[in-house]
Amino acid sequence: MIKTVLKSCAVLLLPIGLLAACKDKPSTAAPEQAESVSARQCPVVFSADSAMAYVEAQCAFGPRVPNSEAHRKCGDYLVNEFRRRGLTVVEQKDDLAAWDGNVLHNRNIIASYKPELSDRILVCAHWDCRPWADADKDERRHREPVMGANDGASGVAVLLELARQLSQIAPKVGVDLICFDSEDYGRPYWAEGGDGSSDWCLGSQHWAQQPHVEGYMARYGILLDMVGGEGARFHYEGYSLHYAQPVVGKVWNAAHTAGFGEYFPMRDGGYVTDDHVPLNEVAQIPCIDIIPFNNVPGQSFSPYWHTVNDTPGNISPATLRAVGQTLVQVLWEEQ
Ligand code: AHN
Ligand code: ZN
Repeated sequence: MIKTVLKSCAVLLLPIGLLAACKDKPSTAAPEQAESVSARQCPVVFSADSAMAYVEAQCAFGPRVPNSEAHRKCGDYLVNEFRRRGLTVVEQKDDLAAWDGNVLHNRNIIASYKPELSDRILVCAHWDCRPWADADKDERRHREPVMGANDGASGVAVLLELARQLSQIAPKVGVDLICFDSEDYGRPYWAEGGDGSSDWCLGSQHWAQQPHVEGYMARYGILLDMVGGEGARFHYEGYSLHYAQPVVGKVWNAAHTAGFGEYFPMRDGGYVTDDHVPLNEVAQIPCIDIIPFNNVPGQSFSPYWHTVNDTPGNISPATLRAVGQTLVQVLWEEQ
């Protein structure tokens, strides 16, 4: 049966009023910053080289556009890698209807550490690639696929490297590493219609309605999106502050404790429709987004965003390290 996730999407539109309300004001709800100075650094070192190799391995399959051979092969690779690290992997495979009438063979991949525990933390990223490089400066290339080194592979690379190191970090809670599919199939500018948000994030919308485990709950979630750009700066994202402000505080404090505060300025960015929205609004899991967004008009997430130049050569291991070490610190602090 073909499932349609589109009808549930009105919820994604909710905070438009909020956006207007918050635009010009500094956040009145800045997360706690106090205890970061005295907190201890986790001794486990996140390997940026290993994460970089995971970016390259994913991109070597080609653009992982849903229904393509590269997508199928990379999906198999991810499942194998997580299993090889001793995690329990569940695949959620469903046919989902996209805005253009295509049926996407969606694969959400869930890798679990200590699956028997009910006290859990969720870390996620999307693994699919956008079929259209519709932000490229060369209009003739707008219908080519995006390689997604940053937009896709970077977040998953951090998940894979965390999987490799979880037994050393040894958090006292269960951890689910989730690779969501079909995030980036949103309507390109030349296609009329839609509400501007419901055609994105199909895999996470589906998972939020039907988690891989019935009655699933996590203490909180952290979404990684485009975490490998040179000089990236991760400001507070709007939905994250709205739904999960204490989690924002925890993660930004951990970044500063780990020594990567310059990547995580404690300032407002803006609202981004992303996989964390259905997690908050449908699954009711407080989930934040780590994404390089600054709400500067005319400036997007990175110069390579949705272009044919989103390639491994434009990934910065230093940025992967900053985000990866922050996640290591967060998980290590969960005792
Ligand atoms: C939109 O551009 C609507 N949302 C940003 C989410 C995204 C796209 N993440 C990666 N690609
Ligand atoms: Zn994208």
